[in-house]
Amino acid sequence: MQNPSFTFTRAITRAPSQSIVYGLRAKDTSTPDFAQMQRDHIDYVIALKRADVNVTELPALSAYPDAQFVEGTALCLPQGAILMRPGAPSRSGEISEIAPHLAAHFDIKEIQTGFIEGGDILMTNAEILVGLSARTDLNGVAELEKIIKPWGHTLRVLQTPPDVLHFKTDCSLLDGNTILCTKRLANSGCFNGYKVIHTADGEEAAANAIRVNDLVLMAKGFPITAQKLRQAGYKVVQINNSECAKIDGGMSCLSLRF
Ligand code: CIR
Repeated sequence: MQNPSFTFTRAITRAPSQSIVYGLRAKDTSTPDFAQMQRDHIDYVIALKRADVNVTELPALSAYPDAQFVEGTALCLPQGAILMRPGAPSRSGEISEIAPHLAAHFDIKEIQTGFIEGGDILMTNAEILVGLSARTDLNGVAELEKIIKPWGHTLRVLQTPPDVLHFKTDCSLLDGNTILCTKRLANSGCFNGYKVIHTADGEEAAANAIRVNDLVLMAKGFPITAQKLRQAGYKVVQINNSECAKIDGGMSCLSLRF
């Protein structure tokens, strides 16, 4: 049987805009290099295609600096797509921009109160995990649960570690029951019962990866974690993420997969 947690036929991406230099970030380290980011984005799309996914590549949206991080805008489930309600005010306009592209494939539902962003949601075989964060609150989670419970999904609410942007900044699904996770998040016990592979010490930024069909897409520059994944039998593709990392973006943020 196909596994809806990581078996995908389609993905939506959005090209980065030059306005990305104004993208939100927790800490200002340096300005993202737009040309490098464009090259990385091309590599990312190529990797999705290598994973046998049909990619809809949306044009850049200069009005919304963070719009290339389309994952924030929706949760795509086999039963329908749910439009999110971003906790970052500068990102709320991205929702109406993505909606028509999802309506072409899905029955659409919408979060109408509270806040919730896609980066805080991890779907496994057994459940949908949502991390409360600076962007996701209990009202948003309750709204999501109201929509997905009748579809047969179980939702579990967790806490994103302090000073971590999104729940999935620190973890990823490798297969239906295996999680790649930082030690700081795994130590909370939230993945007890799952098989967990820890990111190597000092390679915490490798935790935001994506399993897409037969491939795992991960950020370049984390050799020990990459090796651990290979040893565990995963086919790893490494993509430069230095520029997106400056604005707290990673592999999962850059696409909606369904
Ligand atoms: C933000 O702070 O919203 C962006 N700079 C990065 C978001 C990355 N993740 C995501 O949307 N899933």
